[in-house]
Amino acid sequence: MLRQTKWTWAYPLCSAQPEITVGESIHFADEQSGVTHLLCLGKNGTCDMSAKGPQPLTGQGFTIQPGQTQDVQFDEEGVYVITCPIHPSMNLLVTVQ
Ligand SMILES: [Cu+2]
Repeated sequence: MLRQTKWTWAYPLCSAQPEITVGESIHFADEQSGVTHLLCLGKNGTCDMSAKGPQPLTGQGFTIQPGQTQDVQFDEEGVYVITCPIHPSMNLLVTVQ
């Protein structure tokens, strides 16, 4: 069974740089600000429609409402940048190795 490491990315904690192992997950949650986020692969608020990565984060990504959480598992090595078009300063750099 794969070990799951929980990383919480909560606005305004915008610029975390978690390092995880292949098969681990990022736990997306925002228990503080009470605002909606849209999370996708991309940078500075722009989704990169051609970026490859975990399915929930590709394309337009996914919405996370206040009180919701979502775990996203990373199954391939690489460096992934995740951003929020609603809050372009939110850039999460995830290293998977
Ligand atoms: Cu946001």
